[in-house]
Amino acid sequence: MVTRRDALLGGALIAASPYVITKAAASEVMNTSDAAPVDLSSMPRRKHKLVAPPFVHEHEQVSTVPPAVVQFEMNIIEKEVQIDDDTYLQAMTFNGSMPGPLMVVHEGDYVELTLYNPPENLMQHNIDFHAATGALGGGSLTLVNPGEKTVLRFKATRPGTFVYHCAPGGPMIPWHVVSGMSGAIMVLPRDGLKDHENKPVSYDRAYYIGENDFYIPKDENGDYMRFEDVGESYSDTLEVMNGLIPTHVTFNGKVGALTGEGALTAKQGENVLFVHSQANRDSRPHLIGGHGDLVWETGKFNNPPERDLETWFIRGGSAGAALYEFLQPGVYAYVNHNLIEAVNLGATAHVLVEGNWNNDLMEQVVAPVEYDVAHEGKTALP
Ligand SMILES: [Cu+2]
Repeated sequence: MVTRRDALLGGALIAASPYVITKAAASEVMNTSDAAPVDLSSMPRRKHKLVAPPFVHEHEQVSTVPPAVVQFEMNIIEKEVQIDDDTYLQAMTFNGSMPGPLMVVHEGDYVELTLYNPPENLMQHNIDFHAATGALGGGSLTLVNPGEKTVLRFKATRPGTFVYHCAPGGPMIPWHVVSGMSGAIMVLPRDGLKDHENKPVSYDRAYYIGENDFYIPKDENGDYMRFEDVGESYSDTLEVMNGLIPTHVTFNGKVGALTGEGALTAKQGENVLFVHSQANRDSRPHLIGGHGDLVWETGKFNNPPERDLETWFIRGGSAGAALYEFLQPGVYAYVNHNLIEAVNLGATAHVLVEGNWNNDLMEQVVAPVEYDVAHEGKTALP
């Protein structure tokens, strides 16, 4: 009997199932076996366990150790995920989260990723690191079938925040990305971040906000459709994708993931680094009631940061970083300042800041009160 999985892996039903895995094109799989070996045996090795966003694994900001091979592991997980009260996505994920985890290394380190594609998955996957050099960012050296693993090592030669995403070839590329398969890596300068005057700056906490645009088909009643598995979702999803209008735009993979119980927290006086990625589509982060003190809009730390920004631009396929010292307590909304996307489609996070209100920066001089319409207010008009 041909199981559904056999079929998806290239068995008898390929012709009938447009979404099934097709053999990768030659240009998408690279043979590097003739290359001269590199001896890294004297390099120290370190292993970091990745954590789910918006959190970031422990790391040094200023490196106190020599360059090392920094090892990470990720599992690719295909699963149905609820992305809103009434909406489910057949998701494809790095390590079970959307976005995938933020990796942090220093310039000159080697990133060594072990990538597992568990046998229960249906699809081929790989990983394209925008921080890496050659082989389609590693994509053409990492294509794994269900049940396979691969190990990729690349040298982190450029400091900055960079997207990684799945790119298994052809129309699978955008589909896997808008099904959740993206994340980011932060390559810090060995001596840490520098401000606009090249003076050292540091952060008290870092959050990683991954923005996703989702394209969920509706049925004839106008309800969002649910699917048996990721493969079955392909053709209807493709139709919505090709219209280029997302049905959902989320932070952390779900409407409301970073509000309420999931809200980010900070204390007055803390410097918070927000790393923001969007692997597919432009975004414009804005912190309502706050600013970007120092913003690496393109995320690349060799360029001086911009100062005092109200809104910054994240180009689709990139990750940026913004540093802000919270000066007032209260609730801040961190949004995509396309406000339709923020409010109606989901791209809103909250930051709850503890502290003491500073009336010098802002004071409510008169609380809202009724006024004498006969005598007041006319003076405002020209
Ligand atoms: Cu994939």
